[in-house]
Amino acid sequence: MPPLAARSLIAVAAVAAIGGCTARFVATGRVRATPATAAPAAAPTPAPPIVTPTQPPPIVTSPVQIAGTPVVRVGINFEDQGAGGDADYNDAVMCFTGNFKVDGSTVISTEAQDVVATTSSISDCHHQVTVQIVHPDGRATSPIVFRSNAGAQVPMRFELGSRLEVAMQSITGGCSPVGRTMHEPAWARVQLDADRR
Ligand SMILES: [Ca+2]
Repeated sequence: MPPLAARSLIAVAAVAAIGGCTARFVATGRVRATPATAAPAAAPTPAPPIVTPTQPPPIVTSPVQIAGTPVVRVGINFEDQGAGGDADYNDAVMCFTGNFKVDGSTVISTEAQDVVATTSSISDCHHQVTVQIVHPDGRATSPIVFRSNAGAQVPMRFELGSRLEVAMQSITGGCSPVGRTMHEPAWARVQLDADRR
């Protein structure tokens, strides 16, 4: 059991997380472009877990053809203890604003757009988070990798119909090191705002 002050912080964060982001939804100004890709053009298999599924989303010509709820604010919130955790889903978080449709855990861009996500974490464990954008024509961006506690800002480039893929893997703190994706409900939630367009 964490000390009282820590528990209070966790409680505040849990409440704030309902809106899609955490209480630490504050950018530090630190920018990481594509740290994992800057180094290795030669590395065939990057260290982080690769996002799945890799099948590209359907090719569309209009947002009308995309399933899901229209949103302008999205939170990808990981719980690092899975179903046995405290369910605050603030252990590795990224939040961003843009034009998307969300269908379950599937996040699809409804236009060509540049989006910068802010990230945060309230956890004793540190996590490596991997972001990849899969385009309808089968191309995918190089994985963007950041540490959950780095306060990183994550630039993302979407096309109409592009799908977001996010995965998390614990690297310190004693949490399970098994990689998890945004599509595993016990480990991640995709939270959306109420703004409909
Ligand atoms: Ca937690």
